[in-house]
Amino acid sequence: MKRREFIQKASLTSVAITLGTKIVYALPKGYTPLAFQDPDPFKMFKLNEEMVVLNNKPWNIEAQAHLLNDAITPNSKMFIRNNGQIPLDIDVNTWKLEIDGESVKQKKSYTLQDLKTKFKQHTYQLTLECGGNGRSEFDPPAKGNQWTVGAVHCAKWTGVRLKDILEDVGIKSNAVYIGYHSADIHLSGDLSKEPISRGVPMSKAMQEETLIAFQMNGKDIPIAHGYPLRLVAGGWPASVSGKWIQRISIRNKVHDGTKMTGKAYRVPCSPVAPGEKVKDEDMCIIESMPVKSLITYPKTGAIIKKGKKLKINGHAWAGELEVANMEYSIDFGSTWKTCKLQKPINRLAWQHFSAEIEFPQQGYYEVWARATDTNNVSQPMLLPGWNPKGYLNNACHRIAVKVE
Ligand SMILES: Nc1nc2c(c(=O)[nH]1)N[C@H]1C(S)=C(S)[C@@H](COP(=O)(O)O)O[C@H]1N2
Ligand SMILES: [Mo]
Repeated sequence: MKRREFIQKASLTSVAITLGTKIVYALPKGYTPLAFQDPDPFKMFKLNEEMVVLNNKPWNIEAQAHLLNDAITPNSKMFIRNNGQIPLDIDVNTWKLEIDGESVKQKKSYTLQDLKTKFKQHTYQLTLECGGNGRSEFDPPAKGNQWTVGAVHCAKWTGVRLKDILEDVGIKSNAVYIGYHSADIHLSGDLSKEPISRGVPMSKAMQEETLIAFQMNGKDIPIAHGYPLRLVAGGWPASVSGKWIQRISIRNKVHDGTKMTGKAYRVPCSPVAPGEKVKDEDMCIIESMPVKSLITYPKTGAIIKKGKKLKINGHAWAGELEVANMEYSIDFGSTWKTCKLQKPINRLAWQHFSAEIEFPQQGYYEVWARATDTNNVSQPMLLPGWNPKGYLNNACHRIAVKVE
């Protein structure tokens, strides 16, 4: 359904329910009674008009491959993934980050001002990809947002190192994990429930690039992406990068917050057949994301003139690792040629690739892109290991081109 039609239909239904009658007149096109207006996500989040809304309760919005062409993803083209309702009443003057947990020497809390003045600030470009990016290709299908390829971004984050904060607070030697707690609201409205509360092992928490960020792309973090404070841990499923964070617990065991347990953000510890039932205890937590790439230019469906070279470009990333090699194929993976590949601007940032492609004759082609990481692991050409929740699809991206 088109966006406009959806908004109108939803509004008319709610009018009908409220009035307890069927609507016998049609509202003029584009008009909706004020009280029933659904906020326009494109205006509200300042989105590029080609972004795709997957869900409105909560808001889940993805990019398309060609929208991600920028080296640094701007706000307007960043996917939004929410598990609950975005917090509304944010007071930056009273906002605090509290550090607690079994393995903290002594609880401590910081105002935003404290964080900005007490610690050295760092800026990194960090790749955040939703663990469920690519879920739409799972067969049998996996429940959840049907992300295609656009649940990834690489923005520039500024903040202080989580490590510096944790050292300032003092942690006990039995610390195992950190878990975040945020201000967003559970969809049920029940304030005693958290929509999500995930975390990372101490080794990831103590990495130089793991930030408590207050800026994105040189400005305050946009509300949808975690204003005023966000944990950013690049290269891992983006679900560990808590938005709107108010508290970090230093745990003496693996964090057991909402969406850390059961099947959430976990894959079978050993491979299973498509559709197979897996017990919770046989599911393992996803850590580093796998090697992956995206052709961001041209847009799929491009037509080029016979005899002309086609310039393609895109990005590649490999979780905790670097991308070592980038290739393309125009014959469905039978032969591969090397792309130009740049070094990342910093660790955990995506890398840019490009190539000039010559086609042997006119006709229909698919351009496939394949990245290989520093462990010599490449992207598979088809959906890798089916898993119940539809995570970690890093199959090669492809675009269609016609040579005329
Ligand atoms: N507090 C909070 N943090 C959160 C989430 C959330 O719903 N609430 N979603 C997580 C998930 S699953 C993803 S993929 C990323 C999405 O980040 P983005 O919306 O900035 O793109 O945020 C993560 N952090
Ligand atoms: Mo996610």
